[in-house]
Amino acid sequence: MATQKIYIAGHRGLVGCALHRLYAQKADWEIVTRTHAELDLTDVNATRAFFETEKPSHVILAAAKVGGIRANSEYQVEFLLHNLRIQNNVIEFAAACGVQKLLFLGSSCIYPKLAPQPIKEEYLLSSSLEPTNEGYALAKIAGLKLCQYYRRQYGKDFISAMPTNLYGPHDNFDLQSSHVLPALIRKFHEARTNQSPSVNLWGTGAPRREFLHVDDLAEACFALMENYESDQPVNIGVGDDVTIKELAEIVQDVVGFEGELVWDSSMPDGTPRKLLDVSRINALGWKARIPLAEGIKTTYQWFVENQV
Ligand code: GFB
Repeated sequence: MATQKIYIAGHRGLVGCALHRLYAQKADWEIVTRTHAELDLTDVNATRAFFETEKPSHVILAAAKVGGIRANSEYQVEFLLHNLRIQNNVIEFAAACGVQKLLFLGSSCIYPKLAPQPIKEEYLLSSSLEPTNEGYALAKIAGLKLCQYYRRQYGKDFISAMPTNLYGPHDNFDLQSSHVLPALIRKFHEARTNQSPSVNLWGTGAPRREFLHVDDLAEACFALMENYESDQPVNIGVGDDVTIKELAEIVQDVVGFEGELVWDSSMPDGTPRKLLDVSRINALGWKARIPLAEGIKTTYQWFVENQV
């Protein structure tokens, strides 16, 4: 096979790093990357010039402004605007510059707040979104639709995948802007180090979430890039979920914190549940492999070694 050239947009983030690790092990792939300082994907002219010069044959769009429940609800303008700009530029210039295949990554929060569980891909746009991440979800829905329209109108092989909540090395561990899993790792680690009697957690602990390790996600993306051609998005998840309280107990155990958990119910719970139906991706031969407790252990080890 001739060498193909893949542009991994967002290669320094949680998802992009995992994709880079995976593609680096595969023969016949030349990987193209740009740091944020080298290429601002919200800049129309810079993005056009990059595609015209590099001419990648394949693209995975893992560059996005992402954050946990607090950042999403407080900065809806930025989550909507930046994500629309990034994805519009990348998708438009990928199409204009002859990219053969593009994978757009969305999120399980694109589905209605009260969607029937597990959530099938067809439930998209069947009722209202979860208000805490509406801006982000709308941007991701627009990206998915743009890929669909490019396929239907111009015959472009652009596909979309909707991963569930992700975690792993190179995550954002900042307590204000992170997702729950890295926040719990930091909170329990600091509480143990400082011998604090308790840890404050947000919401009631009752919402259920599904957690997928990014190395599993990267394998799923590779499988889709190789074998999937359709205008229908594909869910990527493990097919199982836990309550936030159960998650907290696993992280507490991994970190070895022995104090008390205090729930701050003035903080939002977000959507009560968003378990993805993963029959479509399972039928393509992919299944998540990394058990949650094991993935949390290795992620905690990474956090301790890197102290980000
Ligand atoms: O992961 P998370 O921030 O976002 O929060 P979502 C999940 C649940 O964990 C919520 C609770 O019920 C939080 O209230 N939680 C408990 C905490 N303690 C903490 C804490 O210390 N930090 C955080 N962050 N949460 C996001 C969306 O929703 O999920 C995005 O905002 C995206 O759009 C992402 O879809 C995957 O799962 O609620």
